[in-house]
Amino acid sequence: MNPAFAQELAVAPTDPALVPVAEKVLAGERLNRQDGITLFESKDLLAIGALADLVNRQRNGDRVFIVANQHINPTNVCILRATCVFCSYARRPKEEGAYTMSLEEAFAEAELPKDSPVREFHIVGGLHPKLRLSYYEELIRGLKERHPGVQIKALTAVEIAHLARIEKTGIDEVLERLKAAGLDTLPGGGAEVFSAAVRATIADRKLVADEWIDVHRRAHRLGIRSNCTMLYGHVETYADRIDHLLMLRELQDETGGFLTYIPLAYHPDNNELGVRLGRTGTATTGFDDLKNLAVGRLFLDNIAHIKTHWIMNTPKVSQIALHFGVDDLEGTVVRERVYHEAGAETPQRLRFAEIVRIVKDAGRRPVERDAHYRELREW
Ligand code: V47
Ligand code: SF4
Repeated sequence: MNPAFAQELAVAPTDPALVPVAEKVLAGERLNRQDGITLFESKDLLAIGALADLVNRQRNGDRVFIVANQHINPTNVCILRATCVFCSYARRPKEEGAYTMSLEEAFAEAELPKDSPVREFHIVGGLHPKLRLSYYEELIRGLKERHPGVQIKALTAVEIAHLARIEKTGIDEVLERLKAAGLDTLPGGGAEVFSAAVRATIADRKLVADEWIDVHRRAHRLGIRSNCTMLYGHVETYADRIDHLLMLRELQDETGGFLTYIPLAYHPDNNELGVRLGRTGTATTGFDDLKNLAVGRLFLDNIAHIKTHWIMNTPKVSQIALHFGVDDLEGTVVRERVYHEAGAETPQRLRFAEIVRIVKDAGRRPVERDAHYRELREW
């Protein structure tokens, strides 16, 4: 073992399988597929976390990026309602609970009381069969007019491809029109797990891996940066997880357009998959949540930030994650629908002051960012 090892790493591995992986990390070498699988197989979470923390602190020091944001979900009507079996949020057009916001309703939602000025709107929703591209252009334009200085992160790759299909136009055209309306960045949803077999089970008929990658590649080429995600904790294997991360890493080598990676913990309530798996009421474990964040930091050596989504991971696990390779904390959110429909028991929102306290209490320094990760102020 590297003699500097024990000094550099707060927790030396107790799992012998981890030692060669740890040596590679300390030598600054890129991890391969087998290394990634070894990390997921190992139960030596503290050593994995210490490695990820080391890598994170080399990049970011003690800084943790935070944002005052608001989620807006304009519609839960979705044409994939029957085939995304992990989703509790979507409805058929006439189903009970289906809603579609008029533009005025969406603008009113953006006026919900907040404890600090919102810097970023995060807008995602269902694939509505009738909502046209012009609705989203007007939504983005209207929000920017009403909230000058606020940035817009909107529409997953799946929604972009859907709009291209109903407008009978290309992906580039949709992205260009949204950018002209004021779109700043794309969120990372819709990636789920890229494995064709997993997709056939949990999200049949959704954009396939290459199509998801293609939308993000095109966005990056047009100067629109984006986030990336992986939905874990359902039927995927460790190899599926690493193959997914490999695809993200390859695109990032090519374009450099990803801002942050967010592992998304599957919530099993009120959806068909949860019933099939017999998992209702049993979400992912804190152990697996921390492992996914730490492995993300170690494997995605070319993505600047790793984000914990406290809505799914809970504020408490998210705070601990700040010592497991994470430098990016989901924001104030204000009102959350997607995961609360699926059984998330976390609050709907966190006040900005609470986010600052969570970071400071973990011994890290909060840095308020905008949607492009430009630093606005620090404590
Ligand atoms: O793609 C749906 C996930 C995603 C469930 O870019 C579920 O900053 C768990 O895009 N259990 C959409 N997950 C959310 C999204 C997002 C979220 C946070 C941050 C960012 C970002 C993007 O929500 C979907 C899907 O993977 N999802 N249902 C569920 N039952
Ligand atoms: Fe629709 Fe997205 Fe839910 Fe799939 S995950 S049913 S695309 S809202």
